[in-house]
Amino acid sequence: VRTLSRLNDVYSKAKEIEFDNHSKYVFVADVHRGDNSSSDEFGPNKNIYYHALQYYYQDDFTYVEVGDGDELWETKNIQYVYTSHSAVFNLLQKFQEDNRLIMLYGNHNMQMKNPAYAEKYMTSAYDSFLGDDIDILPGVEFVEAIKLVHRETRQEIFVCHGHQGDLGNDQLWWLSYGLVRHVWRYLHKLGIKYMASPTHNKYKQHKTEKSHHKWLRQNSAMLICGHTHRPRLPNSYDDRYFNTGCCIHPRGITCLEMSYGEIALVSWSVSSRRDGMVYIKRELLKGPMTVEEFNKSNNGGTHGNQGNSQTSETGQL
Ligand SMILES: [Mn+2]
Repeated sequence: VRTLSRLNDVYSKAKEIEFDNHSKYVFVADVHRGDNSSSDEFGPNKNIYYHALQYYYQDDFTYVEVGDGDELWETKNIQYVYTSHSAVFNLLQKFQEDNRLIMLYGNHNMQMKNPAYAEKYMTSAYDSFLGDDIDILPGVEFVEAIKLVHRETRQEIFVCHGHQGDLGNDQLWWLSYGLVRHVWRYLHKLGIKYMASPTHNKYKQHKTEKSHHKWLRQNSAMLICGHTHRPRLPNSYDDRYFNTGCCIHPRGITCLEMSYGEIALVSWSVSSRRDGMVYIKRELLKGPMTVEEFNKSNNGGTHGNQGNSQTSETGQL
């Protein structure tokens, strides 16, 4: 119940952005850029991620980071994150200069909610390699959510990280933050996995996704989230719950591409050719599906003649 009212509140305040059938968006979440120590789970995937980012930059996509981009629970100072992954930030800055960067905060970078904090830590940093202060993302603005609205049909896509209303990750985020910061971080460095995180906890995933499905039954928008680290493209047009997955899976990264009115789930991973040449491969995991087919406000009606939008728990990737 709390989750639903939180989601409705976030939805009503979400920043509106128009899109059309020529738009290209890539939705990426849970990058968890860290300090390149052994607890930085993004470290092993940084080259894959960088390559994917370059592809989207060259292919005119708008990059939407759906929360938890920087791991600020385990790494207090963004300075260390910047130093560890400066090439990534330089590329994000190019998206920013082209007006193709949309940054959402999640529970692991909730600090960015405060514009003064984002201004202080995200706009410039000391580059120890160059020995000088340099710009990171000048003028960057972090929002909690966005609402993509189709220019002609007014179809809506609600995008948020997905931790909203999850007590320990939302209202009490500072408590979890403290535990991670002062206790968990050290266990993590020893190689212990965090079982309470939605990534590894089956029950918790279920709960979060259940709330999202409940929200969808009361709203006609499509919903794109991250947070659970479970990539998801619906099995049918009656279901409007999408999840980007994450960038810290040992097998690679996953994301959602929306281009020319279609949406698909893709992965990027390391592969090799017959001659032993190693390369980074983009693979279509599921889809594409037509965005307009998800438009329930057009043909759905209020009496549920689209079927009662069964929340299928099966077939998730
Ligand atoms: Mn999260």
